[in-house]
Amino acid sequence: MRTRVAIIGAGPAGLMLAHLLHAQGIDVVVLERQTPDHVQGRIRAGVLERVTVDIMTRLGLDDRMRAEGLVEEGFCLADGERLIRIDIAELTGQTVMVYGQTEIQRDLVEAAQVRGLDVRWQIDDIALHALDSDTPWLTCREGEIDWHITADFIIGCDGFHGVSRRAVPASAAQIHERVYPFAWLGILADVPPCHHELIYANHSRGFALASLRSPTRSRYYIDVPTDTQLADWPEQRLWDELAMRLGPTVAARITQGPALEISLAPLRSFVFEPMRHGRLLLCGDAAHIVPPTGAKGLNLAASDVHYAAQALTSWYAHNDNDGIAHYAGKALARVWQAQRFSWSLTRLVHRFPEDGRFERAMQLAEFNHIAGSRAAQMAIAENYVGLPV
Ligand code: RFL
Ligand code: PHB
Repeated sequence: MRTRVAIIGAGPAGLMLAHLLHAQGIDVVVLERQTPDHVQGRIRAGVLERVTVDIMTRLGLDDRMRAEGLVEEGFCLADGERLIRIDIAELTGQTVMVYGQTEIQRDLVEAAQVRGLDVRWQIDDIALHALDSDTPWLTCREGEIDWHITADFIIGCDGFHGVSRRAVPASAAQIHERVYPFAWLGILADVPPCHHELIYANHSRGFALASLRSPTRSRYYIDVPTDTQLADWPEQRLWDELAMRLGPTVAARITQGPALEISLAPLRSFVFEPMRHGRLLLCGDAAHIVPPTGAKGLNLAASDVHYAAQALTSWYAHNDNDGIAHYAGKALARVWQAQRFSWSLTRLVHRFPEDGRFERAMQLAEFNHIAGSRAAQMAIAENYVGLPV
């Protein structure tokens, strides 16, 4: 088989890129290991920056997002009983959109069928070859069929556990990594949210986040040690812990209900450099992971895809190699800014096991600074809505 662009992974990065290229008449094949239902079922991101909203709009896939998504004009930081509201709309003139990754995924998959994109599911044993040549190729298995696919470019959108990053020789790569001493335990339930805006809380018992998906669906998280098992947390224990960490005023507005999903996600900061090796470009979680505190993971995948689509479009339209040559530099500059923000917000709202009185005093001083300084609020707000692409 021959294609122009072979994309590995049909998560949000792979499908957004496939749609953007298809819209420019560039033929693509998307190869995904899982079934559509499996990818669709993963409860992940909830907060979209403008870059993600803009891509869905450019693709003409924004109808449901505009109808069902919630436009958020602010969010709260809580330190014990004190709530500090960051008015992102007033500070930056921008908003963020609450619209679940499951909904984005559904919109992208349904449109791929309607628009005739070549997306293949349940593809096994992908291996990448000749990335340094002008005709990279890959091998894989679709049921009983062994494929040999030659392409102009291979794009690794296969997430943190994918194969494409591993095809870059170790001698050409650098890894920057920090693993945090906790995981987020999340619960999704069909109950009205306790607040119309997100609340990130630092409590002496640990971190809590009150988030939402719609006026009738809530998403809450607490942090737990990394060796925690789901069995340690029956639903009622989680609801009780949330109430304690969010404090009595917020807790009084929490509606409890049966869990649609409960899951654990370990926290990690990770950057793989470079994001291009020859004719392989990496996008999204395949190249970087941020702790979820800043709500940046999906949005970084979207900005990578934006740069990659620009680069590939100008390569095919004008035979221009500049975009490809500068892809990694452009994408990484934005990745490092998001890493910095996600790391600093994680530091502010979590109690690290190694922290002593001094570190706690620094957190308090930081909350006091944010509460009293428009400049400090502005710095948080401009990062939360997303830096320009
Ligand atoms: P994905 O979504 O992991 O998709 C990768 C796809 O590649 C497939 N794959 C393979 N296919 C073929 N062959 C192989 N060998 C393959 N190996 C893997 C996988 O099956 C999968 O379908 O990566 P992508 O597209 O880069 O998207 C990244 C986002 O999913 C991720 O960054 C966000 O979910 C992170 N995230 C959040 N991001 C935000 O922007 N805002 C948020 O509010 C937010 N909250 C979160 C989050 C992630 C969380 N977890 C569970 C990690 C909250 C949580 C709890
Ligand atoms: C979510 O609703 O899942 C969510 C919201 C904000 C975050 C992380 C996750 O920072």
